[in-house]
Amino acid sequence: MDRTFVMIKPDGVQRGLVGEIVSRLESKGLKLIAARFEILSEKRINEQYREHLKKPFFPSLKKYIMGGPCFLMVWEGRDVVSIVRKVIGATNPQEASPGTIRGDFGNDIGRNVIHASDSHESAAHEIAIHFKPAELFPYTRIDESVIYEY
Ligand code: IDP
Ligand code: MG
Repeated sequence: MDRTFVMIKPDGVQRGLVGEIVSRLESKGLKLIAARFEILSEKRINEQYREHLKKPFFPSLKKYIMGGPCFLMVWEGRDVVSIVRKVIGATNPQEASPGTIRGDFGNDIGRNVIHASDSHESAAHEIAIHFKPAELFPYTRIDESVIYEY
């Protein structure tokens, strides 16, 4: 089983999309093993978005993410990193396909509702930034034997 970090951004929380988003990922067959509300500190935002520190949009991205509580999660499943990236859709909601979270709920690249790790390396890094090992709760889904062929 692989793991990925997923975060509903403040616009998603304020628009009441937490339940819908968790439901879509659960229905896909993925397993939620950690979740917490939090207003992220500047330090943790800098760590999570370290590849964007020098980008022109970074100051407004930081203000957006610090603007309210985020809903932080860890999800588990086979190939969960690439599966969740497909479920959330393209970074710019105007280019995200209908049926994806950003395609269905987003309009503006600066208010795109959700974050998810883009590789195994970034997933490991981002989970470690936001969660202690003791805050992760792996378990067996009762429907695992019908979700996966092997
Ligand atoms: P991702 O969230 O799909 O991985 P990244 O390119 O890693 O996309 O960008 C991180 C976040 O920075 C985006 O989700 C979005 O909130 C914000 N962002 C990226 N590019 C722009 C931009 O051109 N203008 C404003 N915000 C942007
Ligand atoms: Mg990214």
